[in-house]
Amino acid sequence: MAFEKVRDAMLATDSELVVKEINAELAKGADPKAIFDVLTDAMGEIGDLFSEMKMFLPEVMLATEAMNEAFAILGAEMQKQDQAIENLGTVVIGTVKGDVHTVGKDMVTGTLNTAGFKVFDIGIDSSPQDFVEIAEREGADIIGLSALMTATMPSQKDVIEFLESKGIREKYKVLVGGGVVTQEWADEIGADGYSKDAVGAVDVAKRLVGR
Ligand code: B12
Repeated sequence: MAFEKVRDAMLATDSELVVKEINAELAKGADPKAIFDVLTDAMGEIGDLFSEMKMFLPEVMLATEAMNEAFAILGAEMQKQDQAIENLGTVVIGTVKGDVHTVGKDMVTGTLNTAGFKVFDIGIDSSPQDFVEIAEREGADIIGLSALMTATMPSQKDVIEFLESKGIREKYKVLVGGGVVTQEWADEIGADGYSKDAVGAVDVAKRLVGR
């Protein structure tokens, strides 16, 4: 398996080792995006282990930290390789009302940033008012909504309805995602885009701004 040592270090939630193994792979000329994919899968595995109670919260938190450190290195490397980084547009992203899951949203923030979007991360448990206030203030092109639970998926719909009630729905492209979210749900609530992961989110966001 490619980058097995990176994966193992991530599953061991050892951020120092993760950083060391990533640097070793990059020194050999590895593609940072491919390493990122392996880390994303490892994070998914960690999520499953947590759900099965084979891993506990402190370890999940360590894994989150390791992921952030890894992303700082990989993001810088990806930026170095993508020569002319231009501003592709502005994104306001957050985890919706009632939901405190950060990891996936942080990863999407990272990939969009690296690709050349200006990203405003408004954090977790964000209300429709929070999203719209910042989007209006920053002149956003895209509003990104992360929801990890069945119970908080309707909060994505609330943001769209809030935009409609203010008569500004057409000003923004709404991009949705998060563990439980599907393309069908995105269609049902009238979102403009959906991606199942952080790397795919870049392609969808580019399409939404006509790039
Ligand atoms: C870590 C975790 C927590 C941590 C969160 C810590 C943190 N800082 O984020 C803590 C312990 C706090 C937590 C709490 C809870 N959790 Co929790 N949690 C998880 C867990 C294990 C991992 C989530 C994660 O980080 N995944 C890894 C990332 C990389 O994946 P991701 O978030 O899906 O993101 C990817 C894509 O979805 C996408 N994406 C994400 N956001 C966006 C946004 C856009 C715009 C786009 C385009 C794409 C995109 O890109 C990402 C990268 O590829 C999942 C189980 C799992 N297997 O996922 C449960 C899970 C999400 N939690 C769950 C539940 C129920 C809860 C609690 C209610 C638990 C409880 N009983 O107390 C609380 C709720 C708190 C709240 N109000 O939000 C359930 C939800 C079930 C459901 N279907 O509704 C899950 C699925 C566990 C389970 N199987 O039961 N949780």
